[in-house]
Amino acid sequence: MSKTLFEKIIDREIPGDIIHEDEHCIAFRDINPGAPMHVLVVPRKPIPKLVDATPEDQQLLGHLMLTCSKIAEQEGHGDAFRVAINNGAGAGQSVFHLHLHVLGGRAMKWPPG
Ligand code: DGP
Repeated sequence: MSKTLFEKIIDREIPGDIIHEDEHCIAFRDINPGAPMHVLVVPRKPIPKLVDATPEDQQLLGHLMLTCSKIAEQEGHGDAFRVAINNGAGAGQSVFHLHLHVLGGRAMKWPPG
């Protein structure tokens, strides 16, 4: 199986502006930021989409959410930030390795486009 783009960033095969790393996940700045803070939180495990996660991944999913909060606080946006997951091409997913977008530093509209 070929590596996903994000596995290549995890493995330092392509560059990434990495701001957090632990045994379960990595976080790096989005190459095409949609807000002053736009970080991607990515599990080391290459789950393609949220819908592919199983009960076995329950703890990992919780860890990813807590990591989003930690990063938002670390970046100075703990008071107002958004976490988003695009599941499937129709929802805007373009990289098929699960990732949580953490956005902040500007006013957010609802619903998202
Ligand atoms: P999504 O559309 O939800 O699959 O989000 C994928 C995000 O990944 C998108 O916001 C742009 C970002 N991205 C794509 N390629 C790269 C890359 O090579 N490096 C970084 N840092 N981000 C990337």
